Amino acid sequence: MAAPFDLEAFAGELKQKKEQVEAYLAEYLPAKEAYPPVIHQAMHYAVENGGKRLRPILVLEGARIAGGSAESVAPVACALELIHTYSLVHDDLPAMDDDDYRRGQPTCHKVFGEANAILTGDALLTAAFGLIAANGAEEIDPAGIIRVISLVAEAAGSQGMIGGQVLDLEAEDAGIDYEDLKKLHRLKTAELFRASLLAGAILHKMPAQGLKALERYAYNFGLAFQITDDILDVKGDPSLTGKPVGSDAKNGKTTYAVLLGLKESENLARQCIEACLESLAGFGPEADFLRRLALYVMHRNS
Ligand code: GRG
Repeated sequence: MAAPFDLEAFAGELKQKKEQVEAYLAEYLPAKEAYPPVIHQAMHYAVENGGKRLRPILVLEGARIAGGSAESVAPVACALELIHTYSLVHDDLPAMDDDDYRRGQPTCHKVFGEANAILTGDALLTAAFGLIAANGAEEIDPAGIIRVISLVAEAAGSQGMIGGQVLDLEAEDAGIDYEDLKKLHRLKTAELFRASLLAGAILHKMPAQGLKALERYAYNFGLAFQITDDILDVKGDPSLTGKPVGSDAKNGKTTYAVLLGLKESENLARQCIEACLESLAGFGPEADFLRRLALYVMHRNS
C-alpha cells in the first residue's frame, strides 16, 4: 500500500522550489530602480507579494522530467509567473473583481493607482514574452522557443485564460451550469498550468507521447486546483488563504461548491487527482514530484 501523504514534508519540498523560483525572479525581473521607477516598483510589488509559484515550478519540473536543467528554462519559468501575476493584478481592478487585498496585502491598484496597475499588468505580460524569446541557454533549440511562445500565447489569450475570464464575467450576470463552469475553469486556470508544464518539457524535446500524458495531467490538475479553491473559499482558514471566507459567494460567483455541494466537489477533485496519477503511469520516479503535487492539491490549505 502507498505511504500516506505527508503534507508537512511536501510543504517543505514546495518551499525549497518556491525559493529557487524567487531567486530566478530576482535575477530576471527588470531592476526596481530602472527608469521610469514607478512601473518597476509596481511590477516588483505585484510579483514579490508571495504566491505559491506553482506555474514556474511546473516549468522547471517539465524540463527536469525531460532530462534538462532548471537553469536552462529559468527565464521561461519566470515568464509564466509574470503572466500569472499580470492576470491577478488585472483581476483585482475595480472593473473586474474590485478587490482591495491580494494574499492579505493591499492590491496593486490600491498602492499605485488604477492606471499604473493596468500598465503593470501590461508590462508584466510584455516582459514575459521578452524573457521567453531571449532565453539564450546553449542546450535550448530556437525552434523549441518558437513553439513555446506560441503555446503560451494560446494559453494566455482569448481562447485560453482571457477567454475564461470573459466567460466568468458573463456568468456573473447570467449564471452558469456545471458543463460551462468546467469549460470556464479549463480556460481560465488549467490552460496556463498546461502551458507551464509543457513548456519545460518541449524545450528539452520530450517526445509527443510524453507531452500528451503531461497535458492530461495538467488539465486534471487545473480542474482539481480550481475545485479545491472553491472548497477553500467555503471552509478555508482566512489567515492561510489570504481572503475572507465566502468571498466567491459575496461576489456572485458560481462555484463547484455552490453547484455540486461540498461533498460532491470533494469527490470530483479526488477523481481529477486519480486521473493525474493515471496520466503519469508511463513515467518512472522522475515524475514522483508531480505525483506528490497532485496529492497536495487534495490536501492544501492555501
Ligand atoms: C484579468 C486577464 C485577466 C485574467 C484573469 C487568472 C485570472 C484570470 C484571475 C485570477 C483569479 C482567479 C481565482 C483565477 C483562477 C485561477 C486561480 C485559482 C488563481 C490563483 O492561483 P494560485 O492559487 O495563486 O496559484 P498564488 O497566490 O499562489 O499565486
